Amino acid sequence: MEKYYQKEFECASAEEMRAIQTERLVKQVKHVWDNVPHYRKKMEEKGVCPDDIKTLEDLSKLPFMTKADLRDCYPDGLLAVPKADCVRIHSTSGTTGKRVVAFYTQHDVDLWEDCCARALTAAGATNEDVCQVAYGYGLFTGGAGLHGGSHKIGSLTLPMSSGNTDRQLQFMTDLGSTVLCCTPSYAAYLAECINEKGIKDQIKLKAGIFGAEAWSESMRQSIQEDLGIKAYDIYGLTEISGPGVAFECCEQNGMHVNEDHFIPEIIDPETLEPLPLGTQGELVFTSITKEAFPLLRYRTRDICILNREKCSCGRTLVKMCKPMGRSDDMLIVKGVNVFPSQIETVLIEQGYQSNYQIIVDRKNNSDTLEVMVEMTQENFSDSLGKITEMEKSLVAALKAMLGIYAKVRLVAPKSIARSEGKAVRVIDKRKI
Ligand code: DLL
Repeated sequence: MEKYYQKEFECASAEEMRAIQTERLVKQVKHVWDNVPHYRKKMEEKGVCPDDIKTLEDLSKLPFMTKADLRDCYPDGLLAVPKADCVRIHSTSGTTGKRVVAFYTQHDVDLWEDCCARALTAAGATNEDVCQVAYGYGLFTGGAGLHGGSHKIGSLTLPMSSGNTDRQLQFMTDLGSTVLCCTPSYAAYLAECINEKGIKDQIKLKAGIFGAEAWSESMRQSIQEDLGIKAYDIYGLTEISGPGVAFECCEQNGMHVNEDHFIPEIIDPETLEPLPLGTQGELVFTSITKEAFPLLRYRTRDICILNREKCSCGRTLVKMCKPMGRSDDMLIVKGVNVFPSQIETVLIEQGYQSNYQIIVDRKNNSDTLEVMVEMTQENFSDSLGKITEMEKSLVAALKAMLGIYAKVRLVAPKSIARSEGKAVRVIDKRKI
């Protein structure tokens, strides 16, 4: 099993990787030019045509794609194959009410599952393992991706989805799960419950594949100690397929990018110029094997560094560090994408003004979200004896918009500090 997923390009020489990337890139550019009018228009506007793309250096001639392109082409304007050839969609939230929808052919699903299988294999999983998939199933890619990867390597797969902690722990002990796949914050919560229930001696876990949100090295250490496992990071995004775009190996110091499927670049988010290896900037991906929803030079907004130092695991795939933040204002709270603009919309709809502050923190290894809202003189005069009720109604409206709980604190008019430059809307106290 290990051999199967390590063969081909995981350990390719630089020349082999260059050759396969070039061949696939050239083919992909032609595919989008022929089948996606939006791409053809963007390429024409930049004065590029498929014949201009002959080597990897030519990649920088291509226009960038952003979430705005995806929104403009919602729901299927970027589809590069007939809809009848697609077998699945997945989706993630965007900055407006419109979600991003990604389509997959069977071939796309297969390659994505291969990427997840590589991640599981790198964490030591084999067909002898019992793999508990506690990422959400459904539109979110986490559940389906790791589930498919687990099947590919022949592990016994427990399709738990997220939540229902008592049931998670029951199956974990009764079926002897050895690999846990979920967000790091949920892993930390499970660890806490295991300790509270005093059932650590019944847990057989040896590895965890945790991603979809930022987590620190100290969080890794505490999960590893609490669960007695090795905790591996996994990265991905719906637009580029889902989890498995990059994964950690036994070195646990950066994630190997599956660059035979996704060419990574680092760019300066201001000038948009490509930056050399080892430099911090925005991560950009070009998917070179996807059929249904290929994205060329997609700006992830994740701030990152790539490096190509030799890895003791033998893989030659370039490594990305843990994302260090985002170049846009999207926050990821408990694995959910939260935009300040969504919060602002709710506040304004509910009769407040846009003097507010979003405070994100991490307590007991779980993200917390608090919104401090300044009342107008009018709401202030109305508020006597009603503050709790007003806060509750805002909590409900925010939950409906964001899908997660945000604590609300109403404060007196003019009590939030004004700024002379850009307003400081977000205070992210999580030190990553
Ligand atoms: O979070 C896919 C995924 C599922 C990855 C399960 C890993 C495990 P989206 O919902 O589209 O997809 O969110 C993508 O999440 O641009 C990053 O900002 C963030 N992200 C994903 N993995 C990591 C990670 C899935 N390991 C966005 N560390 C990305 C930090 C991560 N941030």
